Amino acid sequence: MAEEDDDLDLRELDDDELVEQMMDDLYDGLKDEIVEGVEILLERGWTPYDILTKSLVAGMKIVGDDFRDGILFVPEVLLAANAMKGGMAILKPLLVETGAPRLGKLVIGTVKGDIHDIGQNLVSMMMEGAGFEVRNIGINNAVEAYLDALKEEGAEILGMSALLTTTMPYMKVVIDTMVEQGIRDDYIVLVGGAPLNEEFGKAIGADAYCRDAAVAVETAKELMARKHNQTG
Ligand code: B1M
Repeated sequence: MAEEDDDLDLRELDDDELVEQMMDDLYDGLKDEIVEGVEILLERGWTPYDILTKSLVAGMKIVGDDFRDGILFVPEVLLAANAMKGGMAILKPLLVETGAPRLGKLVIGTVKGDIHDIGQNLVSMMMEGAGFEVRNIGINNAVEAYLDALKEEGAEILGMSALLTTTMPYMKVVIDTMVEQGIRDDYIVLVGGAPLNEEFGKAIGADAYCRDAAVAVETAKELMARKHNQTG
């Protein structure tokens, strides 16, 4: 089997087979193969967004399901995440290079206690691609880190990400602090992450819950337009 894999020429596969193979390679944490697969799909005229969603994100969903079911463990998932990042690194400049006018500035980061960053990196890329300026403050952010970055950047939008049911309540800590400081209404607050839902977003006082990166872009555009209309 290993020998067969060594001989496998990704270029000989048709699109469906290649995407299938890329999902397997992501599962196996094979970064070089993922990079090659992404390059081939680009050569074949696939859009960066389709490559991202139909091969990388779809492949990571399978990894996540097997992680949940105890079939994969942290080291394997880390390898898969690393392979995914290899593919994302190629797609990022392509998603960003639209030359669209700046639509606003976003500060985004994963909340305190949480080190998952793939989703928020994806959101950052898509937002940049859509014409927003983005400062990605990474993982494990306490409330001060968010508020300092918002002030430093003069940003209009705060994005928070959480992937754990144990860390998602921290989003409310950040929003409550903004309320206490009288600055809540100065910003559009968007939240996202696999365990969240619309109801949670409302309950903690966010402006919107975003199911995925594409929804984050649409929601940010819509709320920025509304904000501009209100302020004249
Ligand atoms: Co973790 N992990 N993990 N993990 N991990 C999950 C989240 C889990 C659901 C797996 C499972 O059991 N099925 C589970 C959480 C269960 C729960 O809380 N109910 C879990 C667990 C338990 C853990 C540990 C506790 C495991 C352990 O140590 N025992 C540990 C926690 C560490 C910590 O954070 N303190 C842990 C560790 C890890 C790794 C380090 C191994 C690795 C992270 C690597 C990295 O990010 N650099 C990892 C991974 C990769 C996952 C899964 C498999 C994949 C997450 C991912 O990247 N998805 C995940 C299973 C899953 O989610 N299916 C899992 C792909 C990404 C594109 O999707 O992040 O959902 P997502 O982002 C989407 C949307 O949610 C949305 O847009 C994105 C793009 O479309 N979105 C936003 C996200 N943030 C947004 C912000 C916005 C807007 C939209 O603001 C504007």
